[in-house]
Amino acid sequence: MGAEKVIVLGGDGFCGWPTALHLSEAGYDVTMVDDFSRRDIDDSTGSNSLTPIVSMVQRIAAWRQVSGGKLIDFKRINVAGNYNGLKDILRKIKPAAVVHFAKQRAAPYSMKNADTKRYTVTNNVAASHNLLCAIVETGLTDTHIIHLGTMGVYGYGKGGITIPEGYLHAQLIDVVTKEAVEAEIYYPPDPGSVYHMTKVMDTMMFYFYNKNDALRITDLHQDIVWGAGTDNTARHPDLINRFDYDGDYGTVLNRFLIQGTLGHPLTVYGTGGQTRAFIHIQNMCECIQLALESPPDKGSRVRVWNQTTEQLNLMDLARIVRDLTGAEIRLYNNPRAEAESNTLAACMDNIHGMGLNPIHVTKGALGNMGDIVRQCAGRIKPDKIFATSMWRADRTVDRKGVVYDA
Ligand code: USQ
Repeated sequence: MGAEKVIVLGGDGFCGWPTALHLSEAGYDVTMVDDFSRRDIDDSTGSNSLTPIVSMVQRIAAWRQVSGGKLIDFKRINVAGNYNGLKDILRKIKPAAVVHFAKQRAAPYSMKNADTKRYTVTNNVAASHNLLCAIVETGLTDTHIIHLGTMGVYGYGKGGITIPEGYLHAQLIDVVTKEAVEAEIYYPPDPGSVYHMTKVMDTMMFYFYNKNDALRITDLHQDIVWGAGTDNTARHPDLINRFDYDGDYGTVLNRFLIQGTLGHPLTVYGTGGQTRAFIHIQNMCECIQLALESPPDKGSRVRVWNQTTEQLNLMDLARIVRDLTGAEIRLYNNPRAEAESNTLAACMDNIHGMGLNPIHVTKGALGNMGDIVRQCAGRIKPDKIFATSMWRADRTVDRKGVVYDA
């Protein structure tokens, strides 16, 4: 039997590309699917990746060159809009697993205006539902669907309890016997953006298709990914991963590091009181492989993992980057509708019970990213650094901030 076949939906993206390389290096027969919408969004917003990304043809050729001839196949289709194209690919490849990244994944972009809100919902929900429907219609119901979900479905309102892996243990009172019964219920969702809302909608679709058609689904509740690349993306200049710094797509730790390295003030929103979960992009790829190599049993409920290695306070992160780079910290009007502060403790037993070796946020790890930032600094468009997508009409764009030196 040849190498196990895996399809990576969204294979051109920030997470999809390094994952495709990681699984190919691990010996899987990988086919990537993408519609290049992420590149199109850069064109339409006038932003760009800090790092220069080459064409998919050049990326695949570079991988073949450095990997001893490993071939990654690529199909250009829009999963949300081309159902028959998706079905044909599934029928042809009959994959053991589909890793699903094919989403508009930025909360700020999803809140920019009515068009981006509607695009995010239409694209993200239709992509997930097309995949579920196509798996059933093609009869490939043993295929393991590994979905990149988000810890953001739980919300970051206040904190107070350890967030479980998808299911909350509850005691319910039986209406007839009036006795307490133990149960596990879905953790009550509390999405903080239209993007996060679409991930909650995914949860319900996964629940139904698992119940109705016994689909095998792992929903990885991943958090903020940081890092400029992985072992594999470093093997050739053309394999370099995209690295977002702009106010819509740049994630907070990558943004702080890029800002600090360039001498731009660190853009802390509100009070910096938010606490978030983080994972390095190399660990992210390793977790996908862990999930792939331990598929859920047929008939078992949707498996949920919290895919995080640590939870950190944003002001603490800003201080680490300030100490590393000498940058100034500034507090900016918060473009988001979020609590002043929150605590966060996430159960992460699954991935840590499987031997993952966490890459923690340290000055050393952050420092290693500095070289790439300095090499590509000339590509930065300074005005794109600021947050311009507001959660509400009462929020205002702030390009100045107030110095914070505590
Ligand atoms: N923030 C700042 N300054 C910045 C950027 C962000 O203070 O310059 C704050 C935001 O207010 C927010 C926090 O940092 O409180 C995180 O923002 P983010 O843009 O880094 O992350 P988020 O919007 O949550 O989304 C990212 C990914 C998304 C993924 C999610 C995981 O874009 O695809 O699902 O992280 S999670 O955070 O668990 O929802």
